[in-house]
Amino acid sequence: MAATERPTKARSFGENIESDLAAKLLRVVETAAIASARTMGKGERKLSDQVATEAMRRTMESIPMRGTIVIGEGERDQAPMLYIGEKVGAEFPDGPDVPEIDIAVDPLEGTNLCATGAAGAITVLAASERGGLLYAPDCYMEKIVVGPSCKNAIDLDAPVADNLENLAKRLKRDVEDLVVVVLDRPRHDQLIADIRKAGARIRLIGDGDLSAGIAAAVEGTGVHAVMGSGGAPEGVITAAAVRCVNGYMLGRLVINTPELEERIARMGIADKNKIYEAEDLAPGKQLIFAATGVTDGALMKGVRFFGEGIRTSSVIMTLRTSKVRFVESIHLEKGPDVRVKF
Ligand code: VTB
Repeated sequence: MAATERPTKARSFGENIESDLAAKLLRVVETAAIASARTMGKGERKLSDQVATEAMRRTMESIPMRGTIVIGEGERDQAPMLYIGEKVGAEFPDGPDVPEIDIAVDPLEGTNLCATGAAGAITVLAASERGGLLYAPDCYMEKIVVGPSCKNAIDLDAPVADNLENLAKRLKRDVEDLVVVVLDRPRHDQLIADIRKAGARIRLIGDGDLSAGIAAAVEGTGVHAVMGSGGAPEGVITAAAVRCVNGYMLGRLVINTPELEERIARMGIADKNKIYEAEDLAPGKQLIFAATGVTDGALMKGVRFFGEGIRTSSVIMTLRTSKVRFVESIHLEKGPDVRVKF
């Protein structure tokens, strides 16, 4: 295309934009992870979240894109940055070829995990063409996340024992060999009792059903399913990853107050009992999912500081271009004595 014919308006994702932008968005989660990892164990969850959010926002400002935050740190009046509706990206008022995208962020998933130095804290985002990520209300969502070989083997309304039996069959093992991750919350007492009764093994986690969900969707992590209710917005981000790795997920909003009923009605969600699959939560034709470990987790190591540099472990996935990349980055401070170890 001749230079004069280039479009002057922002365009949605083109063929190569997904992979172009993925590398840039990787930097967003990396910088946020480094910032929050510096606060690991300080016991200050708000601070850990704040520095991750600031780093994410700052790094986004250097990326040529017209981004809109569709899932973020809250509504405009509650969150100073990365609030829902905020425009992010470098300013290119008339610039051509700037992709217009929706972005869902969780600058620090597992703030308590980071504050206490426990495993499983990540920085994470998902991006899509406009409209490719459900604008989920900030409420709970019942979720089950499993891997590719367990597609359609689960039902949110089936007895827990039946779901586990089906999963075991698909995974060609006994129910006793399954590991199910559940958030350690009183609301899950019955679920935990049911899983125990069925004979499966349980890993209770203090926080972070998003990173657990990704682990469940990827084979070989030792996690076979995530069950229980957690945040709905995080469910959308989980769904983006699940689609990229061909996993399977079911979710249903927990709408149990008149105020929430009103809110979803205003958002245009007609059926409060709708069961969402990953394709409903993250329907984008093009999706990017990026996450960096803050503390050690099943898929990624936490951030390591070593004098001259910093080492981060990330995963970056793209749907249309069908890539899952595990990225080890060494961020070196420039100095004459810098050494890189394998
Ligand atoms: C947390 C967090 C999860 O949901 O549990 C939150 O650890 C909501 O649950 O990873 P609580 O209100 O019981 O804390 C998540 O953020 C995401 O689903």
